[in-house]
Amino acid sequence: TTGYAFAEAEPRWQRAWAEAHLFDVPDVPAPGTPTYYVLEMFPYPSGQLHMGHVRNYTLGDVVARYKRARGFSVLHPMGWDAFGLPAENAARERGVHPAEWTFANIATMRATLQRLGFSLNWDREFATCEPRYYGLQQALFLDMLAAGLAERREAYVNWDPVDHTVLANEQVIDGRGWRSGAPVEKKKLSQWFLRITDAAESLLSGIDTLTRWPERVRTMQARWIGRSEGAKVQFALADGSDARIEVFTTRPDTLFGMSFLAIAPEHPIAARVAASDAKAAAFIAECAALGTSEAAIEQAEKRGYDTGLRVAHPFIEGATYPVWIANFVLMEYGTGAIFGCPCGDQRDLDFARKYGLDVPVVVLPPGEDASSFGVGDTAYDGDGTLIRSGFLDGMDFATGRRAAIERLESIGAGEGVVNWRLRDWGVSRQRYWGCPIPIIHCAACGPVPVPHEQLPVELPADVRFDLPGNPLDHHPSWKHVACPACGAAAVRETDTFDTFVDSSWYFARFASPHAPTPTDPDAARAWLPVDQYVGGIEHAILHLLYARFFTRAMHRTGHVSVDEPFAGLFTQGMIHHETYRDASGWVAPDEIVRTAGGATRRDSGAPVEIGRVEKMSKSKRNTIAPAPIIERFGADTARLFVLSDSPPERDLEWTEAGVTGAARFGQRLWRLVGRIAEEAKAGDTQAAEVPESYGEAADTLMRATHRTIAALTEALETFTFNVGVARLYEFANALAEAERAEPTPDLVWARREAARTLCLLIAPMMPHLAEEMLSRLEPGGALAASRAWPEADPGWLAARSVKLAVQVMGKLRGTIEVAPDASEADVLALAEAEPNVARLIEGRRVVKRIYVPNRIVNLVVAG
Ligand code: ANZ
Ligand code: ZN
Repeated sequence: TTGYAFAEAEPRWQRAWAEAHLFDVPDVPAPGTPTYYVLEMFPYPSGQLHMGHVRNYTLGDVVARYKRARGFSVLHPMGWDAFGLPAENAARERGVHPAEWTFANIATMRATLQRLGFSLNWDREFATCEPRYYGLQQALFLDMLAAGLAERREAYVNWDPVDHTVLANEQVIDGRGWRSGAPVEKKKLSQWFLRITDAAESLLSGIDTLTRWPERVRTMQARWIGRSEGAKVQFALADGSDARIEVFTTRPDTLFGMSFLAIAPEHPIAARVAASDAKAAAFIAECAALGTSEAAIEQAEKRGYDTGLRVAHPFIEGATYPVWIANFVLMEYGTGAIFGCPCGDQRDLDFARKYGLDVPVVVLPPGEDASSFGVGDTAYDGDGTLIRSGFLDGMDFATGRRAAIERLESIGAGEGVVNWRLRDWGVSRQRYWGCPIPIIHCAACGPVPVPHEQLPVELPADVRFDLPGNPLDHHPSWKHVACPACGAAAVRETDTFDTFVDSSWYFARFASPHAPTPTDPDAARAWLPVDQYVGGIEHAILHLLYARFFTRAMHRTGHVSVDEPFAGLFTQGMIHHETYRDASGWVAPDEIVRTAGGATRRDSGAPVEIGRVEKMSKSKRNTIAPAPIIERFGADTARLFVLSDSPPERDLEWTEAGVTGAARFGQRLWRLVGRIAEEAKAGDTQAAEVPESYGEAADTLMRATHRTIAALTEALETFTFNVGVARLYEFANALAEAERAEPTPDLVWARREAARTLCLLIAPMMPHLAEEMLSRLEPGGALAASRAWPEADPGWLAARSVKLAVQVMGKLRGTIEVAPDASEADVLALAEAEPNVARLIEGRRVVKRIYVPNRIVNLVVAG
């Protein structure tokens, strides 16, 4: 046999699905329609689909196809997160326009997605770089601005003085711009902010409602929002002026352990000192070179500069402490100033040890003795008993904190506050390939929103990438416009939005992608929230948080009617592969040949070292491109493999053996079902009727069929798709087993029933093969993709037993129930123990025992 010709069959079935419009749904479904919205994180069109995408979209497609079979109207759209820096880099490096680069990549990746046979609503496709999408995003922004959810203010950014651009924290490497290599400066710029901090409380409490999200993601979100309870404390400068420095602390209970006060390099007092102290100014400049990222600051060595100023303690009469400028104090957190308590905080301790500052010990860990306990190089940040702390002596952390706050409030030196780690979201980027911020700056009127009827503000196509800075800025005419308010000459905002804005509402747009407004509220009401979102854990924080914020903002401005965008979230694991290297560096999988003991280069035969199994990445050259795999093995094989070897949330190792195994399984199913189809054709009439009773082989197969339905239903409901695949392998074995028995009409019927069921059960995973097999079984029948999910009959799931007649000397004396595979000895023992039988044979010798399996036991007794 030639086997299953997937290359011909797969596109044929894709056409059949498209022609039947199986995956189309209306924006506003008829009332009462059960709806289900499945969404995978939409791809960035980087060039080629990678295996991570294949896994992501296959997981989502299994859910979508399964839910459709369960009777839901399923929204399963696809689009492109199409703005971003790589397109601009391509323009600079290769002279290709970002739009051209992006749309060419989209075409390539769309072709691969379509080749994989996903059940997508392609008529809803859009790219975020299309004016019809980003123009509506501009409208959303203006609504948010009117609602007080957006504002313009100054903020520190990482500034690359050579490229004349703002850098994201990730683009600052060791204090230098990632492209220019120039030392980065901290620079204050006017920026647009979305006021996500206004929603901090709601974003935090909303996490409790996200019961179908991974616990890990919920924790990460909560940490990122970072609610901390503490106090603001004012320290009076001991220079006779009435100036004060305010600090934020979560540990006001440790105020007696103070050793110094430290301020951020950008703190106004630091600037005041630097005005007359050149050394202070130099230190501040050094700190600025570190960049603004928390991680960079966290890792850097703790350094400081003693300003010579001193502050008074709020509780200790007459005591004063030095004021330092310290590189580990962030201007953007709390108040930009701290009181240093070395015994309770490791950074403070490192700092105190380095500069020879006092280390007063005020917290006694449980079980320690006050006279002997000391602090070496490790601070103690746990709970304990306060000592050497005046009125706080003897108290624990919570009591001490309450008492300290009460005292601070009564003497007017501070108050209890809640502080959030979450910062407002700065959305301004000095880039071309993004959504223009729809604002016009007028000398007389200030920033003026672009009137709605002038939206979209479209990107000009004719821009130059050979000059440093933002191409929008040096475009000769684009930015020069009349002020919409007063008509005077004005300039457009040339900043564009952070691309995270684009992905913060695309899921809502998919519900009504052709509406003239950002959403059609009825469509949004029908489809939102997304029932099942599937994507990578790398988006656990920012993307998901921004989308949650945007949904709240869109609710407030009347665009949607929910607060949470994603009711269910599934985060899939990564795909790994062996790595290979030789003297020249990393070697790609398709450049090697595996040998018995190792691997060699395909071209030269030279040995190659097999390295660790690691996450597929360009840098290690251990990626496998999906397109050639689909070409060689078919879409269904690729789909089955990414589903089969690991639980979806775990990492999956891509192996050649695994893929060929999946391919063999597909061929095996095709042959199995093919034989059944032939047999059914030959014996049409005898297999058409439901049998009145089933012989053993048929009974066994019927039970396997219904057990498999139950198991697959459970696996698909619980995202344990790999378990589902394992059950399908078992089911295939059961079908093969049934071929060995005598083909009685009941068995022929049961085999056909099993084969038909198999087609429906594998349809979410291997949809093309399912269609191909089902069409052989039932020529001219309905598409598998349009059929209902099979139901497991409880009757076939119950533990099986067989009734046996028990005769004594040929006369029926009782019946017993036994398992069909019970051993003869067990059956005979049960028969002799049957009460009526036992009474009759008592005291007599059983000379002969006749057992006809599934039928009868006859006992012959002597005397
Ligand atoms: C005194 C103290 C004593 C502190 C002690 C800790 C332990 P979270 O929980 O993250 O809110 N802090 C405050 N503002 C800061 C800033 N701008 N830059 C760097 N550090 C800052 O942490 C709050 C704690 O971090 C505050 O409590 C403060 O140090 C420090 F035994 O104050 B603590
Ligand atoms: Zn004006």
